[in-house]
Amino acid sequence: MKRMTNMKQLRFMANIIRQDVVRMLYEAKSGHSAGSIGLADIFTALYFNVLYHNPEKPDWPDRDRLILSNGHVCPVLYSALANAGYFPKEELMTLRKLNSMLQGHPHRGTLPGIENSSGPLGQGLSQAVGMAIVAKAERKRWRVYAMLSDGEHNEGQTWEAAMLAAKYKLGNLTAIIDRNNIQIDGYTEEVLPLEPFADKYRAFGWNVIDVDGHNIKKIIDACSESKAVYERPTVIIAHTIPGKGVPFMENLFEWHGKPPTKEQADEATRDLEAIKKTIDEDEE
Ligand SMILES: Cc1ncc(C[n+]2csc(CCOP(=O)(O)OP(=O)(O)O)c2C)c(N)n1
Ligand SMILES: [Mg+2]
Repeated sequence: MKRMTNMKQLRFMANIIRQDVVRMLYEAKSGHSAGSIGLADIFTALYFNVLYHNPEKPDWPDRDRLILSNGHVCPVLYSALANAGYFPKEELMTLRKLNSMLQGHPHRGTLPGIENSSGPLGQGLSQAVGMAIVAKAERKRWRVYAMLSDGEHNEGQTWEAAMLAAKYKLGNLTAIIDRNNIQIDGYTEEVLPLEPFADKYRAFGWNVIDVDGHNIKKIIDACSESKAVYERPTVIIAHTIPGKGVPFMENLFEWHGKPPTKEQADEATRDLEAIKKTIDEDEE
């Protein structure tokens, strides 16, 4: 797919994705708002710039693989895939409906562009490590990107996979963590503290990059940097604001698993439209 390199165009896309997510969750009357909306900039960077992929050939063998581990944020993935051309955008409004391709958690095989099924947290890094081991053994050029959440680092399996990735020197693996500081029922540092998070990954043998998860240029740069590290896996700790762009949702763990009401969806759309208007005026 042709890369989008214009930052304003990329920011417009992230805004469209946020608006899609708001409407999808309102239509479904259920789903996870905060994480999905907070990840719009990262998914825009990935699907419109970073990944080598072809929406017309979802099974192209040489494509990069994006493993989504925190499956509950799939509305942002679905919107990114639809906007990239994997399937018609009308499908987005069938989220969580019976017989829809867009299940509440991603199901590999029912929707083009989905590399793994997820929902049970803590498994995605293991899946990504397995794929990266195969790619390395077979000397393939494609890379594996693993999207993880901070909350799922409460699962020991994530750390087992982190150890294995270092053992096999998986330079073809880039993990991106949504460091949004919330999980289902509280703030991560209150439920089960993760800090010093970066030091832990360093101690596990990883290359660590901290990045502002809302700065699309910096996310793209961090992904490029990770490609230049051959002997270690890279983790990008992306600092995000859950619900970013919708002020009444921002930074509140209560929005982890709640959809907006009609009034709230309308307000969120107005907020996002206001941001969209400022993109053109901004200096790059
Ligand atoms: C193994 C497992 N345990 C519990 C859950 C229930 N659960 C769903 S989302 C979630 C919170 C995880 O935190 P995070 O992914 O950081 O949430 P977010 O930042 O998206 O709000 C939990 C505990 C699950 N899906 N899988
Ligand atoms: Mg979180």
